[in-house]
Amino acid sequence: MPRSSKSKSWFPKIPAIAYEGAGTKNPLAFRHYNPDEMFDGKSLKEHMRFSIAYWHAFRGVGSDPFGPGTIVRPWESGKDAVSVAKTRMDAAFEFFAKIGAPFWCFHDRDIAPEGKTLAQSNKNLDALVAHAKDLQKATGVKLLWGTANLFSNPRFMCGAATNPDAHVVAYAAAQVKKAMDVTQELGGENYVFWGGREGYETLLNTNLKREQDHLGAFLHAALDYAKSIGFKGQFLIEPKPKEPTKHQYDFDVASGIAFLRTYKLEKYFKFNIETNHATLAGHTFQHEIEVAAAAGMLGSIDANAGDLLLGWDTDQFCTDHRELTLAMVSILRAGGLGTGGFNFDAKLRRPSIDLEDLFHAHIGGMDAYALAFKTARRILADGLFEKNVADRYASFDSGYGKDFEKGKLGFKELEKLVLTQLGEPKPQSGRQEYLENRLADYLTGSV
Ligand code: XUL
Ligand code: CO
Repeated sequence: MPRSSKSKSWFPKIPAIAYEGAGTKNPLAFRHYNPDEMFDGKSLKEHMRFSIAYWHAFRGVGSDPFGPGTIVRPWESGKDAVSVAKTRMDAAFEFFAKIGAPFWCFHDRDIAPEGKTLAQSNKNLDALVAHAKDLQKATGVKLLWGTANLFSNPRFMCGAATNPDAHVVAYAAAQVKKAMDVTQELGGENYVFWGGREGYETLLNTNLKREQDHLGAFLHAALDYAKSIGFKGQFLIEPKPKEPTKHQYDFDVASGIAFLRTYKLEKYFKFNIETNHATLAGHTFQHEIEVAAAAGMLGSIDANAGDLLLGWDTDQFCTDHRELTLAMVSILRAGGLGTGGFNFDAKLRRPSIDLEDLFHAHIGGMDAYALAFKTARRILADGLFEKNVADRYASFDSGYGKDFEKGKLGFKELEKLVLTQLGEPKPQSGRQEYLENRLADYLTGSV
């Protein structure tokens, strides 16, 4: 156990969360997530690679634009900001161990207080990274990814890598350099770039082309630095269409791919797809996963959910079996997430102020993903949908359809075919309602 938790538990009334199966009445138990259950020679724990987001779980206080925080934690006291941060981290690792999450994720400023100067901030960070290293060792919890907070401090109000002031860009570079150092120090398996305030509010004061060029140059410099320190983790872009800026440059996966290809970065990046970012972009979660998978760029998942009626990033825990099953079908079909995982970038609702709420939230999220994983495996094993899709495109498997796919037939040849042989195509049903009913069979467990 972590050093300080030998003497003190921050969650004395809450036991380590165990799998008790679907029939249990115990709210502090897993119904579907049995970490030791084996699938294809790998435990469910290894398949899911669940991760806790430090910023929500341990820095979130329930504040919103209309009022301050509501959530008060017992560990938030101490003689100075660094010692409070250490105690908070003890509580965090006790939570990771009790919920059974094998990974965590953080922004530099989540774990250590920002100082008056960059040198002071780096010093604070070093102190907390040393502490995290001890706690990782004691609990076996690993770092899924690290990142830099380039959006909270007022210096970043007009962006970081895309700031109109070169001084701010330099500061952002220095901060990312350090964040990459500490991610490597803690064995981070990925490094994430979410666009923060990389975007704009009005073109009256913005040179869009120049800002995008700067973002390209910044990411190249990050790659060069990673190479120079021997960082082997995967680089991930996390798209989001809006919020905080009106127009974020990494709008969605498709625009992210176009950006990466434009700046010759596509070989070095994959995507960290967040459910609520997908829906804010007007896409389904599954759509974003499929677009990334089609490009061989599916990296990791920020697991959460938005609200159908609200147009902002509500970052709720997702318990929607249908949405997650469809997402898991696409993820499993793509061969999984590799070094990625499912990171709960999700926060408690403002009135959810009890310590137990933090457990209920993550138990629900983990169970929902585990159930979706199992349902998706049944769907893929049966192959009903796969077969339907294959049949739908069967005309491209041979003959002129195959020749067209191979680029062997041009417009003239295709015209000749229609005029001389094919005539009018015979309409074929898309069978959507039939397929939705079959999906319902899987979701309700009736097949
Ligand atoms: C913001 C968001 C971030 C990233 C990491 O919407 O999702 O927390 O995941 O910077
Ligand atoms: Co996120």
